[in-house]
Amino acid sequence: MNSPIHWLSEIGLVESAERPADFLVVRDMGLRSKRPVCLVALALLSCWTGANRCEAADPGALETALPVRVERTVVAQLGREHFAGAVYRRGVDGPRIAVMGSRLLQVPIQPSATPTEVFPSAKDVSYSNGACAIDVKGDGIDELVVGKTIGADLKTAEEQIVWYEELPGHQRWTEHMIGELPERYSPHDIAPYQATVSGQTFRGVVLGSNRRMLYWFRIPADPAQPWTRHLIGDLRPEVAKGRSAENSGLAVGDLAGRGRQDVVSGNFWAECPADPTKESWVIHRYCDWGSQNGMWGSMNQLEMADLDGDGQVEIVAAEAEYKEGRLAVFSRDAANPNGLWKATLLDKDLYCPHSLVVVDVTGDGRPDIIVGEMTAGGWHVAMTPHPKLYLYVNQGHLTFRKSVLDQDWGVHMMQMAPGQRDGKVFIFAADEIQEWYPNSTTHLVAWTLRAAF
Ligand SMILES: [Ca+2]
Ligand SMILES: [Ca+2]
Ligand SMILES: [Ca+2]
Repeated sequence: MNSPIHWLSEIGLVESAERPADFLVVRDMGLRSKRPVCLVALALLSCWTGANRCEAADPGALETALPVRVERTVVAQLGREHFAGAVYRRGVDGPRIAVMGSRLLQVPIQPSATPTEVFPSAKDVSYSNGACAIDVKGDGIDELVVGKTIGADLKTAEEQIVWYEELPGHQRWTEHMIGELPERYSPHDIAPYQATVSGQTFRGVVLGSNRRMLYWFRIPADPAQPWTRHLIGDLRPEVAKGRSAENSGLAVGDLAGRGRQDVVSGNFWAECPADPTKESWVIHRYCDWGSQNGMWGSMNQLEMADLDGDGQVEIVAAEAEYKEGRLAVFSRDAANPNGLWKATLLDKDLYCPHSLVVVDVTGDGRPDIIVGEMTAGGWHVAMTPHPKLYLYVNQGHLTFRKSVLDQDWGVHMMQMAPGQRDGKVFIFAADEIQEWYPNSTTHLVAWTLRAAF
């Protein structure tokens, strides 16, 4: 019953001309060159001869050789339903991926896995794009934090933040309330957060509400009680200027070099005070993409890393909702630390790059960048027939070599599983399907990457 052909027939892939019918593919080096080798050589020569930035040569020039081994697994086909987020968690019975839409599902990590509904669905209830795993009680089992919208009308719907607990022997998870959000429109992004004040560590989550407000919620002594909400920042004054209306994307890290967890969202970064349980944060704009591209210009995917090894953390941003999306690294300017950051353009003309992961894939100690395109992005942007998954290998000095890891499997909000061993990188995502796109099916796909030594 569960043979690949039977399964592929069930989901209709064997009839698809758009996607390969292989559900598990291992790729090796030397595939999928898209541009002439001479163009690559010219780009690299231009970088080497003093431009020192690939933006001065040809952003996005493709390498012919793939520096990693790639194994693709189609974990599950979830149907016509919209599933925008997927989260890796350590479950009671081992690693699992939870997916959120109008239902809350979980799947084991294997080809053609069968999803299990872990909480009863209800009419006019949906789960947010934003979600994260966090071990609330420190018992080695990850709980799921997610936004929950109750009501069909976004103007009047109730926005809750909840966490779900999996208990041994129970398929149905236990729901706990974190709190309600005063704004409408479910959070696009939620991430674990912690702060240490006078030796005491506070844990919780950070989130963007209505793409205009940033909060963090602190876990109380009894995590089953409502969590304490702290305001990080109000981005509405910038919205009122007609710029950066829909700030999305979220990453946490030490941007100010004070040993605290700062937050970046949209085109802004929030500088953490000494005591974020009491003191105000300072909001800075690092990027002007919003002013150039209207409301969609502030819907980014974001990561942080010290890409050039100088001890200062950079912001990596991808324009998530454009079919001419840019990928850039932003470096804080020591001469103007609270002004716009210096942009190094790595690529352009990406189709809705709504997935961004920064990790050292090649094993040389330098963080590399993985970017994934959507199938049907930009809300009403035309679909792309061949979305791609790109790898940008860090060459030092903020220069990168670009390769195509895979194609034809669009991704949205790609995540990386933590704690993998032996240099293995495990990334996964559900595509985002909207009802107005015909003949589309949401799928959950994973890739295992290993350095090709
Ligand atoms: Ca736990
Ligand atoms: Ca750096
Ligand atoms: Ca690397």
